[in-house]
Amino acid sequence: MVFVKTHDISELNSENIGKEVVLGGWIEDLRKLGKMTFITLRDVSGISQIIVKGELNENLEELNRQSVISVKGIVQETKARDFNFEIKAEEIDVLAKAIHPLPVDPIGRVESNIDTRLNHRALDMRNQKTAAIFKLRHHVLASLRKTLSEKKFIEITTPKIIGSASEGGANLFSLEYFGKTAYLAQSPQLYKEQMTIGLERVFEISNFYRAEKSHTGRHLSEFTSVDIEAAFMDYNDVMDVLEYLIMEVYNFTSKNCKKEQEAIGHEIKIPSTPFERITYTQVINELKSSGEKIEFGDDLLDSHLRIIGNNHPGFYFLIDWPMKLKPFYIREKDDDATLSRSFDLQYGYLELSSGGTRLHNPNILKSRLKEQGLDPVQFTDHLQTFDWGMPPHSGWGMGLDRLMTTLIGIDNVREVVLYPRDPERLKP
Ligand code: AMO
Repeated sequence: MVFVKTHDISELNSENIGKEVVLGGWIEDLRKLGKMTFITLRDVSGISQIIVKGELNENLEELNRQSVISVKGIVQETKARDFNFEIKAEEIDVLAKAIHPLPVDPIGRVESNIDTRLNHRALDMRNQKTAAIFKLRHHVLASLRKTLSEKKFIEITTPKIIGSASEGGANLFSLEYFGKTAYLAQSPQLYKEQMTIGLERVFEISNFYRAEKSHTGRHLSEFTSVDIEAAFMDYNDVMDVLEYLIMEVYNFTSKNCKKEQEAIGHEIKIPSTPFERITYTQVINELKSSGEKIEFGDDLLDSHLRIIGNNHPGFYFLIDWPMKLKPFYIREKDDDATLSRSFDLQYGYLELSSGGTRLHNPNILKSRLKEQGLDPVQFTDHLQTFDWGMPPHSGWGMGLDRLMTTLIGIDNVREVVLYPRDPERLKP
């Protein structure tokens, strides 16, 4: 017999007392006391106590924790401290048995290291802390989509299999594509810019791929990027959008995800606004006064960002980078052509996002490609769209996985990604 679930556990209330319900879930705990068995049943929404008496106990022999059952029974009041109600079982259906011992303990009584948990991720999802992280991620995505839609951004999905590099650079995965070489997209950069021609404001939330041999808590070979591109906006405007979006995520999750914060053991704190906007030139001066040997035009190393991050904890924009440090599509400033209309959004030392105002003049774009050692022929499809009336536009890309780490106060993106991919990890 297979019963149809009548309630999620969290839906039970005092009105159900004395009534018959059918619950389904997995056994978190199972204790035999004489002729009675106490089961702690968990489903995605919560836990309940099931009391099993008499013959029904035979059903439970050789049943291990984490096995899946459905229970038909009567809701009654309970003396147990941890529960509001309990269910007196009338029928129990064993739907799937779990082996013993399991490779990780989902209750967390026995701690497992992150690699062991990732090797058994589906089972790790029965750990309430892990499940809470992914429930929170769901709410973050929902908040981002809601806010961007309200701001009249249209969601697009660009191809992930592409014929030439979108950003330039060497960190591309290549693959054989019907006798040709194709690549996995590093970002939606060129497509999202092109879409401003007809849709003006677009966004995409998708996975992108970087063949970076980095072994840090913030780099993955496959990461989720939140990208926007907006016609008739300047880099200051898209920084405002980014700040607003992040504040909405923090406000929404802080207010509506109390259970998740409790399970994770971290209280979401609302950042103060406005986020500071610090110029690259200011940062160089700060580093020089900390005794660092650095000159205008040098890229900021991790060690530099650690110093700046200490000086500016929390969110801040790092703006007006030298042109030579920025990709070919970034536009220069009018009053100083060595500086760009660009920014990174930082959280302490951690880079969360980068973006800027784009070049929209095709001739300048072509010469910039050449200056950066890229071949304009490789960008023919992209460049032709600039002859069709390309509006001025700006945008940014933000690492969702990194944003999640700031929200829950951890420093390893692998905790917030279902099945992370890095140079060592390709399975499961
Ligand atoms: P950028 O290369 O700076 O910019 O990437 C944007 C953001 O994406 C995240 N990110 C990563 N997260 C995890 N693992 C990685 N390997 C990884 N690489 C990048 C970071 C980073 O800040 N096209 C531009 C954006 C734009 O101008 O619109 C771009 O891709 O959080």
